[in-house]
This record gives sequence, structure tokens and C-alpha cells, in this order.
Amino acid sequence: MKDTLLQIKAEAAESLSDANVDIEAVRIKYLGKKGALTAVLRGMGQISAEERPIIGQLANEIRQYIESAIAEKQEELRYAKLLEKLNKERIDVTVPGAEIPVGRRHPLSIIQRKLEQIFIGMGFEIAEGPEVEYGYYNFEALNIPENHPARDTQDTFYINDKILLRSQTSPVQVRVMEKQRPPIRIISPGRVYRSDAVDATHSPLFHQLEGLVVDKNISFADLKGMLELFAKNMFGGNTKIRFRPHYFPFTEPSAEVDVSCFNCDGKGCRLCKGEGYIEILGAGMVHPNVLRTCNIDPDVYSGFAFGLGIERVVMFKYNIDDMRLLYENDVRFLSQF
Ligand code: 2NM
Repeated sequence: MKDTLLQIKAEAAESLSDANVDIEAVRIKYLGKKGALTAVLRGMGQISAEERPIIGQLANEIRQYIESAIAEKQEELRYAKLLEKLNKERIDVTVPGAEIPVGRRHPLSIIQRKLEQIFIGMGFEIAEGPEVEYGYYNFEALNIPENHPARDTQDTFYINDKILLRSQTSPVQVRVMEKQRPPIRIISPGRVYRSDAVDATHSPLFHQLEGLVVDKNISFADLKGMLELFAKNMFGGNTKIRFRPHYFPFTEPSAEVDVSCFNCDGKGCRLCKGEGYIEILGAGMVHPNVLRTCNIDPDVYSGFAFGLGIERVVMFKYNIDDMRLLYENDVRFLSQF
């Protein structure tokens, strides 16, 4: 009997040492109602009275031994399973992440926003208008005569006799002057269109920002002071401006405005092609005919206006020598700004 019990213990221990053991099967085989240990205890009747307590105790010890061996094995298997799961699902937080390409503003947008912020800071408001415009607002209302070369189909994209793609943003300002009474203080940034062949300095679509101030007692001195402040804000505090007489149909007097080169401080360098200054703006006092057309009395009110090409400012600021780079959308170029 004792040998049978010890053999049961040894067999149970042996089965539990198998890594892939079915624990429930082992429990049933040794501890279950029809199990080996139960069978031994059932046979206790045949054992002598002296031996019975000894065998009984041994049987109990072995039951306890097998129970705790099973519990131990269960814990061991649970732990092994957990380790396997942890290993399989391990995340290496030090692995560099998959790179997500992040976009950024186009240089034209960067400069347009900067220009807008500067003028907003001086009390201007942004005005917008149609890019498909009436010839009236683009030419007639701006005092541009019938025979002016800009009106030629060679230079302007016509939709039909009366409608065209605006060749400047001035029609926006005419629309504002028609509707709004002075004081007027607006800028009009936006796309404009001219029938030009593409090269390093021309594109049939480009961007302008024009400004307009109309009020009582507005003088050329106001224009100069405002443009000087603008130039210092845009190109640095040392910047100087220079006016050269010019002709525009919609302003009188008119001027072209140069800005001293921020790179060489006006001494002359490669950026300004040795000039020390670079032409950035056109400007002047709004022509009385333009004011009259918009029902603003030129004997009561006066105004100044100016215009600049945003591409030109971008190319000067960033030292870009070919305008086509701004439209090709090559990420190797665009990612530099
Ligand atoms: C320029 C140069 C000079 C201009 C004039 C007007 C308006 F509507 F008031 F007549 N708007 N913009 C103007 C004047 C534009 O661009 C080079």
C-alpha cells in the first residue's frame, strides 16, 4: 500500500514536470472521484488497524503534495504564458517614428501675410474683389485711356468685350471708393493676370498688393512717411526709400519707389546688382478723375495709392533669381522657407 502511494506521488510529479502538461487531466487522474489516490483510500478497509493511520496520514500528505504541485505548476504556466505575451507584444519605444511629412506656408503666402500684418498695423483693412472683372473697373474707372497699350489683347486676357481677368488689383479699390465714403484706408492683395510669356521675371499669373488712402488733407508727405515706415518694417530699420518721377494714368503726380538693399545697406552688392537700391513700388496721388468717377469730390478729398508685386518682394527678400521656382511646387525648394 505504501509503495502504491509513493508510486502515485512519483508518477504525479513526473507528469507535472512536463512543460505541456494538461493540469486538469492530472488532477482528475490522481485526485478525482475515480482517481488513483481515491482508489487507495477506498481500499483502506483491508488494511490492518495499526497500519491504517500511518497509511491514512501518508495518503493525506501525498494528496496535499499533489494539490500544491498542481497549484505550483498552474502558477508556473500562467507566468510562462504572460512572459510569452509580453515578449510578443513588446513595443520598442526607442524606435524612431515613421516620419510624417509636414507642410508649410508657400514663400508667397509668407510674404503676403507679412505685408498684410504691417499694413493692418498701420490701420489698413483688407479689401477683396473679383479676379474676373469688368473692363470698366480695370481700365475706364482708372483713367486708363482707350488707346493705352495695357488694354491691348496682347497684354490682357479678355473673356469678352466687357469682361477680362484683372491686370491689377486697383479695380478692388475703385469698387470700395464707389461704395464707401472717406476716410478709406485699404489694401488689396491678390492674383492678377497679364498675357506675358513665362521667364525668370514674368508669369501670366502673379500677385499684387495695392494700397489706398482717401481722406481730407492727404498729401504726398503722408505717402512718403507711410512708405518709409512700411519699408523699415519689411526690410529692416536701416532701410531708406527713394522716389523717382514716373507716369501712371491713375495717379498724379506718380513715382517709382526704390528701397535700399538690406544686404549691403545701399553700398551695392550682388543681391541689388550693384545698385544699392531695388525698385519695389509704384505710387502717387490718386488722379482727380478717378476720385470723381467714384463720386468722391477731389476738391474736398485727396488720396494716395501704391502698388507692389509680391513675387518681386519674395525674390528680393529670399534672394531667388528665377520666379518660376515659385510656381513649380518642388518640395526641395519649398521646404527651405
Ligand atoms: C500702382 C501704382 C500707383 C493705384 C492707384 C489706385 C487707385 F485705385 F486708387 F486709383 N490703386 N492703385 C496704384 C498707383 C497702383 O501700382 C504699381
